[in-house]
Amino acid sequence: MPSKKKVLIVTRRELRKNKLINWVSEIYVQILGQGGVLPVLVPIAQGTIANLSDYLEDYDGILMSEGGDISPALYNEPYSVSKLDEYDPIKDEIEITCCRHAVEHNKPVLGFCRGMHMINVVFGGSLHLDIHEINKKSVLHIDYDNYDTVRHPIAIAEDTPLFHWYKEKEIQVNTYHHQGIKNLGEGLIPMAKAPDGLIEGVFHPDYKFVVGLQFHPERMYQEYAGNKLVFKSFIDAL
Ligand SMILES: [Mn+2]
Repeated sequence: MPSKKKVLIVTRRELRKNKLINWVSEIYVQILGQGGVLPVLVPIAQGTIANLSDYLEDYDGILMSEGGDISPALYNEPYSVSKLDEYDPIKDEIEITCCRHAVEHNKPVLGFCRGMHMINVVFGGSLHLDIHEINKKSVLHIDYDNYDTVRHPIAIAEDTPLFHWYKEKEIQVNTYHHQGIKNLGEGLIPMAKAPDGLIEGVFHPDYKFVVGLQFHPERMYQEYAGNKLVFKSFIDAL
């Protein structure tokens, strides 16, 4: 039997009972596992950096998801800590190394939220440190009181993978972010925009599969048939 495809997922790190722990949302592991793919969790630790070349020796794609902010130093924005959420320089280093490697080797890359921001940074783009601060009239992109139920519309451009999956010019998406794409990375094509103009999805036409979404299809799985197709297309591209 051929061995299973392997997808890297860099974990997230936080303090629990005075100890640093590494974790990842189970739903990604679940979706990949059900799709016949082996998720390979890459832990955030100094020791991982020394072993990164081993992780990068044998894998088929990378999935990047939630997490704190990406350090502005990686996209040459002036440092402004008051506008930043939690951030983790070791996670940044591990994830950007893995993402760059995947892009250089034309392996499928799927990013949600912070993961889309990472794709944009890898292609030389930049981020707004805080979208609500730079645009007071912006759509509400995070609502802690209605965390999982808040939605805003996005307009989907035709001739994009997103339109191919959802077959609609407008859908309602969840939204959990205070940052967003400022300058678009080289070669990336916007696939969707919120009513305030913020980019909510990108892809790169020159690669086998490079897709970033600002929203989380897996957290609204039952709402559109297209949600499952995002993952299916990624898995098919591995
Ligand atoms: Mn949003």
